Amino acid sequence: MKGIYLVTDQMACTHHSLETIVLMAIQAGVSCVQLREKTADTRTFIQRALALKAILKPARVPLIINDRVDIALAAGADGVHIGQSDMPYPMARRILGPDALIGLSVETWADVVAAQDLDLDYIGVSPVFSTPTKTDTKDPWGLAGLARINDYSRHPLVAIGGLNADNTVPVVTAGADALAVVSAICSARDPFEAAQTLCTHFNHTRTSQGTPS
Ligand code: TZP
Ligand code: MG
Repeated sequence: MKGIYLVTDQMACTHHSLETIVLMAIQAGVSCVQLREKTADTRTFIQRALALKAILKPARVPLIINDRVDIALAAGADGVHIGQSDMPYPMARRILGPDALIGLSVETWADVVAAQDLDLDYIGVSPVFSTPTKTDTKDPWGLAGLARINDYSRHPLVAIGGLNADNTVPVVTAGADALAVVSAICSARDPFEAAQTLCTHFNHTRTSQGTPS
């Protein structure tokens, strides 16, 4: 997992529909899209997953479902992102199979250590900075926490929380392989331009570090 990773939030879609934002974001070069629905009922969640899959599949951009292994399976998504209170990783892997992309949020150092034994596709470092988009979080990791996880963990790191074009460089420099954003793209007046700027900053920082982007 690397590059800019769009996480959706209907509440944050200020100027455009979810589908329009996703389309603009992939045209601008985002690497992955996570459908995150905290209030939708199951039927609506599945409909949105299928609508995003129709946009993402032709573009070969993976669709990840937040929290719900059943919806990932039902909609034929590419994978699931689970948190510490969701279905345990071994069960999610058993249900979705070896090819599914599975990411896990880490909120404490104990989570990071436990994740080391799991065959995850990435860990979500959550949150790097505090953010109004999600307030029920543990203490932010900060850049120092992210760098410490980068030194220790064998997994690719997806940073999330308060990320935008102004802090791309330090977050990538601290070790993030991908930057997950909600409001920086979903709430932008021009989601294409916002996503393109993030992708450009990400790629420049990786190139100047000598890390292939
Ligand atoms: N998990 C940790 S922080 C967060 C999630 C879903 C929200 C990130 O939103 P934003 O707007 O990119 O800060
Ligand atoms: Mg979750």
